[in-house]
Amino acid sequence: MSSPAFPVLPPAFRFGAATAAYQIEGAHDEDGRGPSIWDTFSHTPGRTLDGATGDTAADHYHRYREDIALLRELGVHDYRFSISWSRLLPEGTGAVNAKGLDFYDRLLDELLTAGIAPAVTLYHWDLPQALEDRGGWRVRETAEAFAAYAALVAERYGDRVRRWITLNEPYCSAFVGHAEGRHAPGTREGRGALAAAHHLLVGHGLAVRALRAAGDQEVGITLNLDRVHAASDRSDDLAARRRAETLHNDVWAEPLFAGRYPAHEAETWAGLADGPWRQPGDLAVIGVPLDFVGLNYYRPICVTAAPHREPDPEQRTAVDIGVAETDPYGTRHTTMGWPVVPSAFTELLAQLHDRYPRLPPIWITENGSAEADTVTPDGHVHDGDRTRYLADHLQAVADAIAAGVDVRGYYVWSLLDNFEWARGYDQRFGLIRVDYDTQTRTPKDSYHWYRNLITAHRASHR
Ligand code: IFM
Repeated sequence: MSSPAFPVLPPAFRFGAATAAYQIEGAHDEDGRGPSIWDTFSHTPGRTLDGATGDTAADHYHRYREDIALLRELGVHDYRFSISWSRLLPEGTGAVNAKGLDFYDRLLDELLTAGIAPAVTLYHWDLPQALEDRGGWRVRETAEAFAAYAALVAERYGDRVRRWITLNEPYCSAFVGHAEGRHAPGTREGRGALAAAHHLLVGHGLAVRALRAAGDQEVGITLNLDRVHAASDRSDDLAARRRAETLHNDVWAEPLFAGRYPAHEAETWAGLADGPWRQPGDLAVIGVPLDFVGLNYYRPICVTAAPHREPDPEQRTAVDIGVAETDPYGTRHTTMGWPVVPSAFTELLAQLHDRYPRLPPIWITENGSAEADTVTPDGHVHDGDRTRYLADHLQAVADAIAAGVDVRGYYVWSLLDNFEWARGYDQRFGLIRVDYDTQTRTPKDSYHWYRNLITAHRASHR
């Protein structure tokens, strides 16, 4: 198969790759790290595919030098990774673990020596278990603890990190974690999920202040906003789309970029949304202007109206909004079962641009595909479908930029194959294959394509 052509992006556009602590680090109980909700969840029988855990993952804690050498060879401008909160603060607050701080010192120094700029996420779903035991994101104290953690990190690493991401995909933390129960902490709550969503946003706003107090930092948040289509123009399907947009998008984007709570929240949650967790002044904390917004995009969703599984609003989980997903796209699917629809990416970017005049510049902080990779007898991974996915989605970004959307950079998810949460090690998103028996790294064809793209981009704008 011939290689896809390189999309043309603006001269200052930056390319990167992304990972997250629990998905790659391993060393779960080493050098004083405390447990997180993902240690507890993955060690609970039946929660993850084949009982997979992040105990070892891609062993990045011990192999970070090798991984950064691969990043340098790839030629990226930026590397997005996350810090494990419980590696620094094993109890979530209080005593600091010096060996944990040292690890990220070593990682940052190695990156800077390689000429790669770090983009650091503070929270990629791994809440210290000690904080979960005290109420987790359902309580405001966790938002305050998050701000204290942000202050610690900014103080220690602020001399080497310019770009900070407070939260990764709070939608998943709040609703996949506390309503669907497919992610840690694995509960099925209604009010708890909505309280968690709110406290995540308050924690974000408090953390922005803490990070900025430490110096001249660029601070943003990463959201997985969705392009939502309606299955038909029928009024019930259009209302279903409004509820789905409320759940997936408006909960986050309205307070962050428009200073208000979602317009359709009452009809989405039958009055549950406006709970006692909201306090006067919270919207001002949440809506602090940001330097950028990170966007993670994989696929669109299409919805149709459906009966509530549980008619009593008090008993419903926060994701039971009377909506079912359909799949009218007629395209191929990745091994995650997600339809591949690059045009929806352009639509989403344009929609955000049109809807929010105060939207800061956008960074694509994740995009990529899980594929059924195989290793050929001579040791290669010919992942043409992934390369095509990346090329088509980068072209979708280029199309949005041409239409006037301010997108500054693009990070592939993911640098390495890794622990795909409840899906364990079955799903491979990496540009680099990881053999989990030997921890051998093998760059796939998509890695070489991405490296050539970056090389061509740098050369044409020298
Ligand atoms: O692996 C995840 C990542 O942690 C968050 N965004 C989506 C990815 C693929 O599911």
